Amino acid sequence: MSLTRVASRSEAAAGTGPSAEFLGALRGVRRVVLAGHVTPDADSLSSALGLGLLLRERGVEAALVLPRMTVAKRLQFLLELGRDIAMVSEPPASAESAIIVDTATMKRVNVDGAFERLAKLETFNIDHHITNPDYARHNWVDPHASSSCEMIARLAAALGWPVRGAAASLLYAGLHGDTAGFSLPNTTAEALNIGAELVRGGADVTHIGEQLCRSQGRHDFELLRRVYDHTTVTDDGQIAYSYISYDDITESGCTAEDVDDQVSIPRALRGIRIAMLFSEGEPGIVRVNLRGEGRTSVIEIAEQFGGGGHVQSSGVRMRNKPMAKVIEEVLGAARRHLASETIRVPS
Ligand SMILES: [Mn+2]
Repeated sequence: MSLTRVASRSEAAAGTGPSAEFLGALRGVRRVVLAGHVTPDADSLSSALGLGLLLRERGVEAALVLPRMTVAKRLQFLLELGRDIAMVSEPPASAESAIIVDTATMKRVNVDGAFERLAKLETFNIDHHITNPDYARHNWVDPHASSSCEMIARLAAALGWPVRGAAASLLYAGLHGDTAGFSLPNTTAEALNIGAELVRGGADVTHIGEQLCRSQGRHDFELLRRVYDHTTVTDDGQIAYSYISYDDITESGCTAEDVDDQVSIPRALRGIRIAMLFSEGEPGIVRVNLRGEGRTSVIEIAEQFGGGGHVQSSGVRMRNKPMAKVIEEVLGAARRHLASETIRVPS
């Protein structure tokens, strides 16, 4: 996607709510399959399960598709919060509609066979990734939303649906996840207002804080140790990156799904502008997580390699290239990007 398109999307969609057409179509759903993105994060799981619980209260049949039930160990508490929603490894044959949340592209839809598998159903796309090309029949994409969970909370308000109990906790967890505990620039007044509404609705702040911030398992801890060990900072101090090989991941007792937000380790270094994590969760596939600090954007770097995401939080997967080669190429692109200094996040 060109930067012009990204810019125009960002202006056109500024703070937009769901259209009347979108709300009308959503009111009509009866049997729904929900899907998020591959390697699901807190926002993806919580927006799907939170919306599922809200639909269920209205008598809608809702199931979440989760191939092979693979979820990071640290996020399994979200499945417990959403346990009233059936979790299935394949879309149920009875489903008439598919609601895809938090997923920037068709190929990232977390269903075996990706979006194509759901294309015959009435499809909905609810997302906040700026690169989302409106791939569904009904689309609501708001790149100004902090998280897809914020969008689900706004959707519920627009439909007059109260959000309470487990649904409130789930949506709060997604907000917490995508804003890194309400600390990133996407922590808008709107996001905080919605957070407050969710707490009033019964979101369990302590439980979610504990689960997301203070519940590291031994395996995750071992993996983080390796991320620290492998962290390198460029001589100019502007780029920090780390890597975890397939062996690092398996020897730690982790799996690909457990590679989640470990890029926050190199990112935490003072003064850096770009943080990157290279991980080989499956042999031969290197995933790159990119983060921009201050006003540095990183999406242009991801796009050069066919990836995408958000302006300051993007990613890409590269196949059939050794880790060292991927690091060399992406690091080179990151250096050139910083040297060009032409593209910055508007203040
Ligand atoms: Mn998200």
